[in-house]
Formats: sequence, structure tokens, C-alpha cells
Amino acid sequence: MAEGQIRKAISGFYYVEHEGQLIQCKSRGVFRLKKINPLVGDTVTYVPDGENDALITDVHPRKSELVRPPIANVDQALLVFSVVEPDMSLRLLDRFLTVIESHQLEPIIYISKEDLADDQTVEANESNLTYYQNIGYTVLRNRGNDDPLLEVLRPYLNDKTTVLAGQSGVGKSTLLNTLLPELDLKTGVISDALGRGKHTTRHVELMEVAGGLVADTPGFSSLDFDHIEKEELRNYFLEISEAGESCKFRGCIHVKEPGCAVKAQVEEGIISESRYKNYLLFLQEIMDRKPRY
Ligand SMILES: Nc1nc2c(ncn2[C@@H]2O[C@H](COP(=O)(O)OP(=O)(O)O)[C@@H](O)[C@H]2O)c(=O)[nH]1
Ligand SMILES: [Mg+2]
Ligand SMILES: [Zn+2]
Repeated sequence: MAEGQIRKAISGFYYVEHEGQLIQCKSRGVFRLKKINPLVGDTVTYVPDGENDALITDVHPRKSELVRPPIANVDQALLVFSVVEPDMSLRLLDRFLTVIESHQLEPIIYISKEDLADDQTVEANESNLTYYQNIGYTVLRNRGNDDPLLEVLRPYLNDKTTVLAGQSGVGKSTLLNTLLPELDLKTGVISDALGRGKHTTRHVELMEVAGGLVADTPGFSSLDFDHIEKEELRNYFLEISEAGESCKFRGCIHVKEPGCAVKAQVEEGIISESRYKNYLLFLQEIMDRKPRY
């Protein structure tokens, strides 16, 4: 018996890293009955078999688990946003941050393609991002593909398991290729007949990058709030959560309750209007959700 970490999964096979080698494994048939689904990122026990594939016999407890993409034991999400092509959307940023916070992952916001934007756009974007920095988020900016910023990013990846997230075309594969040139991932967006961006990245794989592990996946393929309750959402907006401690009512969800400290801070311009609007919008989305049986 030996222990290792699943680094990739392709058509029923798991590739388990053990002392620098990838061991091809199958999982025990009984896992299917017990509904145990080994995930990339899992630490597993396996039994080597001289001739055939090794057999995974045990999946160790996870510290985190994502469903889409299916991956375990992730620490943080590197959230890639481009200033242009596609344009930066604060609503999408807040949506990503909410989902990431709800999974207790640490977000790092990474801004690409500043070199393609005009000064005015870059400036407007910068002032928006300063707000996110002030409420406690790490924001890294990249002005071009060979920016020394990559050196700034490396320490954040060290010793961490990072999942990349962001819309198609923002520069996730480009970023990974720059960090790890031998990777040679396909970049660029190929459109299919329906005009949707087609992901060039197909399976989930953890790669050793800058002293840590990074997953190049299509990112969060779903950004819905199905797993979030309406009383929970306020916890995922850091500044709303902090201001909310001064609300008159303990259960205040900061909509129209009297003595709401969050609304007061929005009126004073301390909490950004766009963040609060997005909070209300997401709250509505959660409240409109059809009950599940
Ligand atoms: N000018 C410029 N182009 C970039 C930058 N980052 C990515 N690109 C280009 O944007 C396109 C999409 O990038 P890609 O890495 O495939 O995006 P992904 O879909 O997020 O993996 C490619 O043509 C890249 O060369 C950047 O910072 N500046
Ligand atoms: Mg890509
Ligand atoms: Zn309140």
C-alpha cells in the first residue's frame, strides 16, 4: 500500500502522484456503490499491482470540495479578469467572489490585457479595483504578456493549490504558459457553430507551478447560488458583513430594516453602490429560487 495525490483523471483512470511519479490507477468497484467519487486533488491510498493498474482503496478526508469543476483540497482561486476583450464586469466579479467565498477559498484577483485598453479605461478600472483592495482583496495587474508581475504572482502560488477561474478569453491559459513555458497549452478561443466560446481545456489536471499546484480547468462552469441561503449571502460580501455587525436587528439582511448600518454606509458612500446593488440582485435571485424537493 502507498499514498499519493490524484493529479488527473481521464476516462476512468486516475493518475496518482507518488514520489515524483504518476501511477495509473483504477478505483475500487465498491466505491460506486458507496457513492465515493475520487476527485483530482484527493489524497488516496492505493495498492500497486505489478502487472495491471494500481487500485485506489481509500480516499482520505477532504479539506474542501468543488463540484464544477470537480476538484478537492483547493486553497484558493486565481480570478482572472481582462480590462477589455471581454470587458471587465464588476457584476461578474462580485458573482465570482460570492461563489468563492461560499466555498471558503481565498480569492486573488488578477487583471489582464491592460495593454489593450486606453488610458481612460485603465484608470476607471484602477479606481474600481482600489475599492476591492481596500476591503481586503489581493489585486494583481498585468499590463502585457511579459510583465514582471508574474514574479509578483509566483509567491502567491507557492505551497498552495490554486484553481484558475474566469470567463473564456481572459487569458488563463496564457498566464499558465508564461509561468510554465514547457506546458504549451492551447490559447485563443475557438467558436463553435452556436457562437459560444469553446473551451480548449478539457479535463481537470493539477500541475506543478511555482512551488504549488494549479488546475487549468474551464473555471467555474456554473456560478449559480443554489447552495447559498438568503441569510448567508451577507457573509460573502466582506464589507457588508463587517458593517452589518452594527445593524439594529441581529437577523438584518440589509434590505429595508430600520437601523440598518449597511444602508447607512451605502448612503454615506463608504460601501460602494455597485457592490450593494449586486448584493440585492443576488439576494433576489436566491429568493426567487424554486423550492427543491
Ligand atoms: N494583449 C494581451 N493579450 C492577451 C493577454 N492575456 C491573454 N491575451 C490573449 O488573449 C487571448 C485569449 O487568451 P487565453 O489564454 O486563451 O484565454 P483563456 O480562455 O482564459 O484561457 C489569446 O489570444 C491571448 O494571446 C494580455 O495580458 N495582453
Ligand atoms: Mg484556456
Ligand atoms: Zn442591516
